[in-house]
Amino acid sequence: MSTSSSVPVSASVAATVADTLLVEVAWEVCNQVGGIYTVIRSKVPATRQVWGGQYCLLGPYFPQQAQGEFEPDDEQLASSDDPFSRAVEAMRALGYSVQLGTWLVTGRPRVVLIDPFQAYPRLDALKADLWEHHGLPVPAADDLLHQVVAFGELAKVFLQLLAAETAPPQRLIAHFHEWMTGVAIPALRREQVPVHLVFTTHATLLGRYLAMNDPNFYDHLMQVDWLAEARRFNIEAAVTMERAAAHGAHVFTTVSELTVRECIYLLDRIPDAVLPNGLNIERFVALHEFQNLHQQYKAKIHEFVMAHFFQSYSFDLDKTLYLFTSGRYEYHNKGFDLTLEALARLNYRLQQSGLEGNVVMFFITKRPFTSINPQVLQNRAVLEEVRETCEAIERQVGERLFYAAAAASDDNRLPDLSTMVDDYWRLRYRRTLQSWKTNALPPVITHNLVDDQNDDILNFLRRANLVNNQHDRVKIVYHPDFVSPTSPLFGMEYGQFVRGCHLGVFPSYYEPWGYTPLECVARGVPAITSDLSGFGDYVLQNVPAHIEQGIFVVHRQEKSFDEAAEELTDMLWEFVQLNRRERIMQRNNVESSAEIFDWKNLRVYYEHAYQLALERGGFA
Ligand code: G6P
Ligand code: 1S3
Repeated sequence: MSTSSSVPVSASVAATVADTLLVEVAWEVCNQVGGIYTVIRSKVPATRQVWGGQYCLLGPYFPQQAQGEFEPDDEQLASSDDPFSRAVEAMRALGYSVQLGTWLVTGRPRVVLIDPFQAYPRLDALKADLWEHHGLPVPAADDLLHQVVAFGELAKVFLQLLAAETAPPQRLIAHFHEWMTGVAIPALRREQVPVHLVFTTHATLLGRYLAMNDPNFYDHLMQVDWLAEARRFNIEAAVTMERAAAHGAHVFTTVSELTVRECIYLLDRIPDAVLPNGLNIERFVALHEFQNLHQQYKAKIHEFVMAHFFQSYSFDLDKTLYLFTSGRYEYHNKGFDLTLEALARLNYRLQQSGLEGNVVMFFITKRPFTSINPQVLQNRAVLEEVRETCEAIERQVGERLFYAAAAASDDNRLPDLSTMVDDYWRLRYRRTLQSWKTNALPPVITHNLVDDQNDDILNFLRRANLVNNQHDRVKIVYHPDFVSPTSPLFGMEYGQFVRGCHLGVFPSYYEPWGYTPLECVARGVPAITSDLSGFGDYVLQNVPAHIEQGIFVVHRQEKSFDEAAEELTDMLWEFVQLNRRERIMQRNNVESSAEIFDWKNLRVYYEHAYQLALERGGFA
C-alpha cells in the first residue's frame, strides 16, 4: 500500500494548458535503451495530472520492443474526434502506417508510434535535403543514422498534420528529447510549421566521447574545436544534428548545470533552462514497510553470498554490509576506477583496524560474456541441495520430537535430537557437505567474459590483489549483466536488489544527471554521488542537509584522483562504522527526503520551459 501526494496545478498553468496541445517526442517511447526511458516514463503521471488529454507521446515503432508495453487503440481512433486521432487518420490517409494507442505504464498516456523503415525508399532524397538545406552530412552506411533521419521526416509530417488540426487560440508544443528525435527541428523551422519547439539534450555527444578519452576533460572543455573532435571520433553527422536541433529550437534545455557548460562550449548555445530529472516517488503508508523490504531482500542477497563464498570460507552475514555500484560500463566516466581505488584503501583500513565485519561490493554492469561461470552456477545448485537436506532433517526431527514429547511419561528432558535422524539423511548430509567445500578462492566475477584479459575492473583487482582472499575484508562480486528476476544468480528485480543493499556508490566523473543514486534514495537506501554528476551538483545546491539525509557527494571538481579517492574512502570508512540502529535511522532519513525528487515537485521546470516556448514561437 503506497501513497503519492499531489501538488496542485497553478491557475496560470491550467489556463495555458486549456488551449495548448503538448507532444513529447523521444526515441525511447515504448523502447527502453537507457536513462531517457526513465525520464519520460516516470514523468507520465505528473505530466498527465497537468495536461490530461492534451498530452501525447511520439516515438519510433519497433514492434519487438513495443510488444510488451504498447496497446493499439484503433476502436478509440474511429470513435474519437480529438486532434491527435484526426492527425493520425490524416497521416494514414496519405498512405503512412501509424500506430495510435496506450503506453501500458503508470499514467497510461496516449502514444503515437511511427515505423521509421517506411521512409527508407526516400532516404537518399531526405539525406540530400538535410545536406542542401541544413548542411547536415549523413554517411552512406550507418543504420542508426538512417533510422533517425527517416523518423525525423515522419515526425515532421505528423506534427504538420497535427498543427493543421489546431486552430488559434489553440497552440501546439513539441518537446524533443536528444539528437535522435531533434533532427526534425530544422525542417519544422524552415517550413514554418506553427509548432513551439523545445529541445532537451540529456548529454552532449561530444562531451561523452571526450570525457571518456581525456582525463582532463573539464580543463580542456573551453578550447575544444567541436568539428575537429567530432571528425576524430567519427560522429560528425550526429553532432551536427545535435547542434542543429539546439540552435533551431525556440527553447533549448538540458538536465543539469554541469551539462550547461558542455552545451555552451560544445554546442555554442546557452541553454534557456535546466530541467532536473525526477522519479515517480511512491511512499508506503506504513513507514516501517520499506525497512521490512530491506530485510526481506537482504535475505535473498545473503543466499547468493552464501553460495558464492561459503564453499571457500564463511563469515558472519549479520556483520556484513552490501555495497553496490551499477550502470553502463564506462569505467572512467561512471567512477568505477575511483570506487575500486577507495575499496582497496578501505580493505587495508579494515584489516588494520580490528573492526569486526566484512563488506561485499557488487559491480552490476553489462559486458559481453560467453556464459555464467559454471562453477558459480554449480555452487548455487549445491547450496540448494544443502538447504533441501537440512529441511528434510528438520521435518523428520520435528515429527519425531513431537511424537516423543506427546508420549513422554515421567522424563521431561529434551531427548538427544541426533538420534532422531535416519542413517539415510545423515549420509546424505555428509556427502552434500563434502561436495560443497573447496580450497579455491571465490571468483571475483560471476561470468566468463569475452575479453577477460583487457577488462579494466578485472585488471585493477588483479593488480591490487583484491581477489576475495580470506583475509580480505572487502569482497568483490563483479556481475557483468543486469540483475533480473530471470537471472539464475540473483533472481530478483533490480529495485529489489537495491533495497536489499546498504549503500549505493556512484562517484561519476562524467554524468549529466545520473539516476542510479536517486533510485537508491527513492527506496530509502543511502547513496554516494559526485559533484561531477548532475544529480550530485543539484543536491549540493538544493539540499543543504544532504549528509543527514544519507546522500554523500564526493568532490571531484578541481580535485586530483588521489584526493577524491581519499575522500571516498573516508565516506566508506564512516559508513562501515555505523551500528545497526544508526543505519536504520539513516534509511528513515533517506526515505523521507526522497519526495524532493518527485516529479510532482520537479515538473514545474518543464511548465516554465513550455511557457517560454509559447512566448517565443510567434506564428501568424
Ligand atoms: C530493517 C528491519 C530490521 C532489521 C534491519 C537490519 O530495518 O526492519 O528488522 O534489523 O533492517 O538493518 P541492517 O542495516 O543491519 O541491514
Ligand atoms: C543520459 O543517459 P546516460 O546514462 O547515457 O540521460 C539520463 C537521463 O537524463 C541521465 O541521467 C544520464 O546522466 C545521461 O547519461
